[in-house]
Amino acid sequence: MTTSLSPDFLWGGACAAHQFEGGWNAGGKGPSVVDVLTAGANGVPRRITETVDPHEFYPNHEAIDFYGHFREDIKLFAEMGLKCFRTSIAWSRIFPQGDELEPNEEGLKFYDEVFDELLKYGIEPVITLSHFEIPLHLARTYGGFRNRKLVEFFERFARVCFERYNGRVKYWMTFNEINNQMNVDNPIFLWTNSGVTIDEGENPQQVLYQTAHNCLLASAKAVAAGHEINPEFQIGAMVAMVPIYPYSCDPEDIMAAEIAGRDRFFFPDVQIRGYYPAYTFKKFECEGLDPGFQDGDEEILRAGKVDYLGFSYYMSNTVKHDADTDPSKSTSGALRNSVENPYIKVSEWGWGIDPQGLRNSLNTFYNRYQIPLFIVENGFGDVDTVQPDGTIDDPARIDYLRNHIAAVKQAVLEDGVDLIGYTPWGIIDLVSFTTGEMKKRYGMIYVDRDNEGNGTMERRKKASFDWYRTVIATDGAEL
Ligand code: P53
Repeated sequence: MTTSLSPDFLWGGACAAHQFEGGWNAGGKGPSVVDVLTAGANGVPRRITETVDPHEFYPNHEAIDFYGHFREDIKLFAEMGLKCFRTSIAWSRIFPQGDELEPNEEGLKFYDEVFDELLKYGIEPVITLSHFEIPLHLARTYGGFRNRKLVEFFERFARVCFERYNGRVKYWMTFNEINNQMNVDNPIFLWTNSGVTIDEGENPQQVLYQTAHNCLLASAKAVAAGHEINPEFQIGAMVAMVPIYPYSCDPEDIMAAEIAGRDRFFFPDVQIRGYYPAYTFKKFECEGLDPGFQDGDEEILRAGKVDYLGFSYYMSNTVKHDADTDPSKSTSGALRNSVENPYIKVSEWGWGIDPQGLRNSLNTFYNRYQIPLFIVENGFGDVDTVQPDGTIDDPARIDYLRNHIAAVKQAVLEDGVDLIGYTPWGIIDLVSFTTGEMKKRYGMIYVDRDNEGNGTMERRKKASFDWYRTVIATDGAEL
């Protein structure tokens, strides 16, 4: 039996504009929803400030300054042998306020240069349109995606990108981890996904579904526009996949896992099938919710079905029907009835290490949807130490990736899953999303920068750099 993946398999690396670019106000860029996120820490949530407060430290403002280092960084990606590179376009570089009619040429030029540099080395860009980078003005003035006006603004932004980068970018995704916002217990998710905050006295589920409906319309309109501009475009949905296991074979636990899973599947169910699943309509009926359907919305959703499903995978969750957990204290997206899984170890940040869960997820998705899948994030956040001789050994990260790639190979070679590629998260160290730390590192390239913003920004290869280069060079045969 063959032990390698196809030579066309897209091995790559993933980042997101706000977590690595820096240059938060360079080249005419406007502030985004993450530019008002302070630094948190392990177990300490980040705060959202009203505006950019000069007395606060905002780790994303400078991040690792890819904005100023992109040629050097892409050269390193090429040396590693990456076949693709996933990043996002910071919406507020292109439309600084979000509601302008004309885009900011300087912002567009930055991505011209980045994409040309990638293509120079034969690295295929894989682009997310919105990875937590909604212009702050749209959040503060319009209330974010709870307002239907944002559908129009997002479609305009998407069209500008599709037209400008047509011929250079083929793989797109609309919204990053669009299903993360289901977690209304942690306000950071709805804020970063959709620029929405919940006011006192509001029913969070009502706000959530109204927002979700507008995001789904925006995604569908963007997909239809992209296919009209270039029918060859591959435009995907992107969801956070955290498979939910029942704690026991108690049928109550099995059903609790099934119900909790709906929050994960609702968005891709709509984006892939083109219509709402039955369980959501029943939920609206039982809880008196109104997502705000208007005439013509069904057609919009049907006309905007995605071509593939991109997803992130870091960990699994386990639920017990009668457990009572406080999810607002968690930075791992824990659910209300989450419990620890006695069979798996967790990282320092409490994220469960479960490679089998990735094979399991690939099968779940492929069984449910039968469309190509793309693992666009997977990785291990860990503390790295530079040795006195300048080397950085990261055996725990190599181990994590090795075991997860082995599970990926089983899903493809034994289970027959159609998988486009694999892009490990934070291929170069970047700012952690949930905590705002630099200390929680994912990279195979180290960046000299700490939690407080000190450091030279020097780049350095970790041991995982050479390891991953061999994995790619052997099409995954040598792990
Ligand atoms: P950090 C939770 C569960 C799965 C994926 O996270 C998640 C999250 C948090 O929303 O998000 C993705 O940096 C996200 C990236 C993020 C990455 O996880 O907190 O798409 O932006 O950096 C890792 O360790």
